[in-house]
Amino acid sequence: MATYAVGDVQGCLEPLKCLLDRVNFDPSQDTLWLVGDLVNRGPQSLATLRFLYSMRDSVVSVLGNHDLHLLAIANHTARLKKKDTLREVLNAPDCADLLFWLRQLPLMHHDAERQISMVHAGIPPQWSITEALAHAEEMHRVLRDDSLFIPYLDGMYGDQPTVWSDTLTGIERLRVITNYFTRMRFCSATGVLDFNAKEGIDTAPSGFAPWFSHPERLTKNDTILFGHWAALEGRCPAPNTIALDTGCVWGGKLSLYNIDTQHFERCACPPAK
Ligand SMILES: [Mn+2]
Repeated sequence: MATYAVGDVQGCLEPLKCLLDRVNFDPSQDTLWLVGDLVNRGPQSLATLRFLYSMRDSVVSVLGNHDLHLLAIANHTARLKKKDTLREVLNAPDCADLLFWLRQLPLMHHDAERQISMVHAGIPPQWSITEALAHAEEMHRVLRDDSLFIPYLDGMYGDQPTVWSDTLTGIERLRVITNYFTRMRFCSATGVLDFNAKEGIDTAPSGFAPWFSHPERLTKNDTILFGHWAALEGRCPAPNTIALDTGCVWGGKLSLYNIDTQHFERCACPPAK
């Protein structure tokens, strides 16, 4: 009855299996949380999706930017980019089933009993857990609604608006929610996003800091699991804030975290051929 959380898999199925073997993961008893970015850049996006889909009743995952990118390409609102490794998913006979499952995933998971939240990139400093959950639910409704899903994907890309306002409506509102949950690294104390800096926490542009470093952050007493930021190398200086992206797809390792014992395991990606 263990619960584990795994960082950005990005199609790195072998290290995922290595981690699950190491902890004797049993899908009939154990639960696997994933911080999103299940696919892309890595070698086995299709096999990873099939593997997770096959044990979907034991999987709790949130969506990452690469997962949304795959949904956008599959629905013809975006094109494959040079570095994307998603073509095999798009050509697969079971693509529709896999992507229908992906589309049902939320942008935030909250375990009320354990008081632990999981998102792909982060929660902006001006949102409480309750507010973040409400905005994640707005997005979840859009993703599952056939009449709203394609227009959303069509307008999803972009860096504007750079900050949240309760008065935002339509695609601008959805875009900033998406960007907070799936793309954010650095922001200002009031939640203005910066999309230029992607390296370690010491590379913050003037006036910006990692989303988790703002002293007035409303979630500073909450436990949050997140991925997306490989340059942190699994080190996050904020208490109760667990960085799980250890850059597997970039030659680093995939991390697994036992949520109850707080024990980590790591498996490396096989060297690129
Ligand atoms: Mn990401």
